[in-house]
Amino acid sequence: MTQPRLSRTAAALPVGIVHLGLGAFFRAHGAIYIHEAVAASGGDWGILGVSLQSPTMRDQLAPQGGTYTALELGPDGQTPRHIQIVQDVLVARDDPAAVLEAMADPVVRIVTLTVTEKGYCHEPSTGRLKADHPDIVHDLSSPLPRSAPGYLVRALQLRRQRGTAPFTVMTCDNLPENGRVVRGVVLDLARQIDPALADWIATEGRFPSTMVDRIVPATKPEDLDRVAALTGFHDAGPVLHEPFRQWVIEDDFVGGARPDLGRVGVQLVQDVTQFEHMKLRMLNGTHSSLAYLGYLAGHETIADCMADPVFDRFVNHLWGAEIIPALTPPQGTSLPAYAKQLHARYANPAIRHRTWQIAMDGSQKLPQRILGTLAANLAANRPSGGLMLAVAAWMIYVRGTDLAGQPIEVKDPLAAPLRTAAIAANPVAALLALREVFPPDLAAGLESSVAMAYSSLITKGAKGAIEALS
Ligand code: CS2
Repeated sequence: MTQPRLSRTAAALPVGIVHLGLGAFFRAHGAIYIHEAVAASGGDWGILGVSLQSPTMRDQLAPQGGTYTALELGPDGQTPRHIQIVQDVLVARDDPAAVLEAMADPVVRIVTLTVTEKGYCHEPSTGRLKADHPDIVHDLSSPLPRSAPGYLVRALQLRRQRGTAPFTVMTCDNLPENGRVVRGVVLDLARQIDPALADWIATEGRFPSTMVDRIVPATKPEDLDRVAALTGFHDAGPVLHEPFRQWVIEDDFVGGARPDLGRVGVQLVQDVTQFEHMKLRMLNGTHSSLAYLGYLAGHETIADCMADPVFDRFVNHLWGAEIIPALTPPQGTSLPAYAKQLHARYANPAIRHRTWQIAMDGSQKLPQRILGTLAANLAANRPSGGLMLAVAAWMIYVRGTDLAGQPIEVKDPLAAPLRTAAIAANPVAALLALREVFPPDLAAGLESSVAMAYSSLITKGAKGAIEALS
């Protein structure tokens, strides 16, 4: 049976937000909160989605008038919902001027972003703009940009020229102090284009940091059939997500203009730092650890890892002995209770979140997820054998062959230099020498322990090395 194509039933809503990097995560998280805030309190907060490169999202959503299905997958059942907050999708590569015009429109008061860690064109170890990044080099001399920082700066430049207030820039990527990172790259780039523009952005612009959380595995082709069977509609771009969600935002918007997010459970705070550290180190840090070690142990998903008692013990050990001792809890939060909740989320068998998906872009993820904890533990003389093993597993992973010699498809913006270092005579030293990832002091402190972890993995395998920890 062929179902009719999903289409828009709600009236169009005027656009108030442009989102750069429209993908599954934002559609399953921020967009749903905004949809609910508008339903509860009103406001012209329709979303115009932008894909920087690929036309896929536009091709999936435009024929559906921006509507898509969000399928919630709980341990005991699934609930589909149609979300109609996205009004249209533009592809920046096809028409950069149209994207800039949309961002410069005074009706737009917020630009949100999910462009992944690498999309900020910054150096993960320092947070500064990479001036030699090819897209940044291009964006310095061309008014039609390629990079996310380029779009932000050029659109803000147009607004300034036209006497329009800046939009609030709200990043929803998993970076520590993500608002400060995006502010830093925007100001670095703007200063090289026009120092007066940089000054205007620094005074008038707002860049709230945010902590975003919801597990959203990539949608697979067979999920389309499942959604069609459940809803009776063919949807070319559904998203799948777990029931849990959390969004903590610094309440710092240009002119105070934002949807009524507090009404729908978003936590609006003054400083998000401790929430970010908690989430990046406890969730993303263990996610990445399970991704590399789990992949090497032959586990396809996080739920498969959790069904293996060795990995179950391991992740509890990481939280209790290595990560929590290095954290300051956000006020009113119990870190052991947070860990318990994460454990249940990871074990949700309905979420097939692939270790390979999480292993992607490790060079951009390791610093904020794992290396910060390692640095704190080294300074406090606390042992961190489990996280050392995770770093060593990443070092094996990025050479592109697993422990049995089978090829691995490594996706990482630094894949080529990582591979060269990973197959050097002393791979641990060669990888620790990569300054994009490891600051020099930390590299020196890690060398002997990571080398031991690396040889343990080679001789005992991933599970054997984990078991040998205790
Ligand atoms: C994951 C995250 O793919 C990854 O790297 O660790 O996408 C994770 O699922 C989200 O941050 C959860 O909020």
